[in-house]
Order: sequence, then structure tokens, then C-alpha cells
Amino acid sequence: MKLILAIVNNDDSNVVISALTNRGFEVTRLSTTGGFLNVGNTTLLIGTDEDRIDDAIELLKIFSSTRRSVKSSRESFGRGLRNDSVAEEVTVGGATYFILNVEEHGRI
Ligand code: 2BA
Repeated sequence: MKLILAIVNNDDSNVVISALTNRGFEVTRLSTTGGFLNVGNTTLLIGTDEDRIDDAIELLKIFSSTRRSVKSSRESFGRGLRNDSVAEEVTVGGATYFILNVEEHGRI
């Protein structure tokens, strides 16, 4: 058994989860926050047999979109604090995923 950890955009999460569950995958969603942009995203835990990994990844590809997003950082100058913004545009997603080996899986 494998565990897919997939980070998707909040705006895509419902459609991605529907697609996965309609195809018979079991999914847990976690509300998470990206360390770089500091904005919310959704992390999915998908436990599945190894032979279904490709199917799950294909659904992530179809239903996760890439987006441009702006990171602005505040910098301080001199003695006072000034809110000068330095904007940086980055491409976010579709989905970032990790596939982990599961040593044991059970239901009690
Ligand atoms: P964030 O950390 O908020 O990153 C959002 C986007 O900012 C990233 O999109 C990437 O395009 C850019 N970015 C991230 N770190 C950067 C850096 N040090 N310098 C320049 N640009 C940077 P994605 O790569 O699509 O990642 C989307 C979200 O997936 C991330 O949100 C993070 O929550 C997660 N993620 C991505 N790679 C990860 C990893 N190796 N480990 C854990 N989480 C990861």
C-alpha cells in the first residue's frame, strides 16, 4: 500500500476530491498553509494500492490548475518601519505530490 500526499490549490480541492472519491479513492483533506506564499492550500491524504497510483496522479493532473500568484514582502528601512512592498510573481501548482510507502494500514 502507498500513501499519496498531494498539495492542491484550495479552489481546486472540491473538484479534485470529487473526482477521486467518484473513482473509488479514499481521501482525507487537511487545511494547510504554504510556507512561501503563506496562503492556505489543501493537502490530501490518499491511501491506495500501488497499482492505482497512476490513476490517482492522472486525476490530480486533470483537475489541478496552475496559477500565477504574487508574493509581496514587507521590508523595513532605517529606524522606522515602512510598508514598501516588493512583489514577486510565482507559478503555483497544479499539484505537488509525494508518494510514500505504507508499512502498515489498519482499521480498528
Ligand atoms: P508555497 O510554499 O506557498 O509556495 C507557492 C509557490 O511559490 C510554489 O508553487 C513555487 O512556485 C513558489 N516557491 C515556493 N518556494 C519558493 C522559493 N523558495 N523561491 C521561489 N519560489 C518559491 P508550488 O511549487 O506549486 O507549491 C505549492 C505549494 O505546495 C507550496 O506553497 C507548499 O505548500 C507545497 N510544496 C511545494 N513543494 C513542497 C515541498 N518540497 N515540500 C513541502 N511542501 C511543498
